[in-house]
Amino acid sequence: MHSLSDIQKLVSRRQKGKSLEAPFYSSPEILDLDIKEIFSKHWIFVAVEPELPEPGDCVTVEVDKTSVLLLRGDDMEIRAFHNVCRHRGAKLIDERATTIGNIVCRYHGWTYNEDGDLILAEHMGAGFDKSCHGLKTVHVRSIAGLIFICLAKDAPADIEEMARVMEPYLAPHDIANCKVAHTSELIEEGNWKLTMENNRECYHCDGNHPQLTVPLSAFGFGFSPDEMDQRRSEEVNKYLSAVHTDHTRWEACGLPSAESDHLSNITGFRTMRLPLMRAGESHTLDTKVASKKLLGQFTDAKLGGLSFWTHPNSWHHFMSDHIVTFSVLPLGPDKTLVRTTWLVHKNAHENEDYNLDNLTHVWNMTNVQDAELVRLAQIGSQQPAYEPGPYSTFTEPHVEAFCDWYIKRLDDHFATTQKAGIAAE
Ligand code: 3BY
Ligand code: FES
Ligand code: FE
Repeated sequence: MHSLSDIQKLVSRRQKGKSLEAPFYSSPEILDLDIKEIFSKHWIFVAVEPELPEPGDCVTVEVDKTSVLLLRGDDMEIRAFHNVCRHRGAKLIDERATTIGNIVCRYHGWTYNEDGDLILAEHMGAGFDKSCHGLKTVHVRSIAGLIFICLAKDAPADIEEMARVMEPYLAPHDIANCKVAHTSELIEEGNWKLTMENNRECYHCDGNHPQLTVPLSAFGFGFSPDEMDQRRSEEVNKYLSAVHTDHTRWEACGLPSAESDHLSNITGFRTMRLPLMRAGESHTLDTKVASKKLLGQFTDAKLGGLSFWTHPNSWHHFMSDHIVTFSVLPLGPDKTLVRTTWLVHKNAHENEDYNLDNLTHVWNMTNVQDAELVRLAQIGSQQPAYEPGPYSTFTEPHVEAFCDWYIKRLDDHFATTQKAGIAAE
């Protein structure tokens, strides 16, 4: 049992540059605080617009005990509501995805329009004011087709900075004209922070991801070539000059490619376009495009991979022919859902333009390999011998950036509650 003052002590004594203490990965009370302070107060990535392409299309998202309903209106805008009827609280939409006219509660038929206004409630009498019983709204923001929600009353305003920086990177890939080719839901046996930490480095890639065609050095940009042996340092220099050449070429075609790092923002994020190995076209086994129909207005298949990483819960890879997005949601202290969505051009036909196995193979395999690493990290972190270990400043700077961001959020929370004179207990 961890009281709030126990957690506060753990937060304040966290050593920079090292993994977190064991309770951060296992304590139910810390998970409760993560849900309250991280997942309920920050912008979290939950879906992509092609999951709800037409007016009336609806997608539900479960964030711990909160169910949220996303709905595309006739004006093509996406709205988000708490998925709870204002009569006696029945859950309104139970499926992950469906298409509706109005939102009708099946319990007693209360009916809401696309703006969440209650428009029909029988037998409630003349004095009943429907206008006081509309659905509760949730903040929603689509950034070039990636849907973020925020459950807080006041959502962090710096989502606009993320939108301003990211839209030019993402827009050329034209998510609006994509369709969902495949979705996978993988439950990892580890704390959500271990899932995120694992994603923020490629130190483990060489030994664990034989299928992944992202060059190893791509994820350790903080390295110093001096640290590497001669062979490695030659490879690294060659790679850096290839990155430079590709960036110049891509930027000349209107594709922003340079690294942009905003990881210490409240809505923290980072992006970069990276060359891929061999044919350099896509995240496939043969490194060539998986789909013949290129996205947007692209005519060149060799556009590398644009990656976009967000705090606290997502990462995304954009290629010339397809997009893969990942959303991470905690299910328990040692259980985490990773939802992966593959997008292709909406006019790409399965078996003609792309083969689903080929499209999904690399990330299906990589996800399973990562899940296994997360499982081992979870088990090890609960052993008596575990103590926070050092991150490599060369290959794990973004793991540190994630933990630093996380600890800062909890630290700010404790500082605010203390200032307000609210006792920690
Ligand atoms: O998914 C990722 O983005 C990280 C970096 C490359 C491989 N890895 C699992
Ligand atoms: Fe929804 Fe009664 S609970 S109509
Ligand atoms: Fe991995």
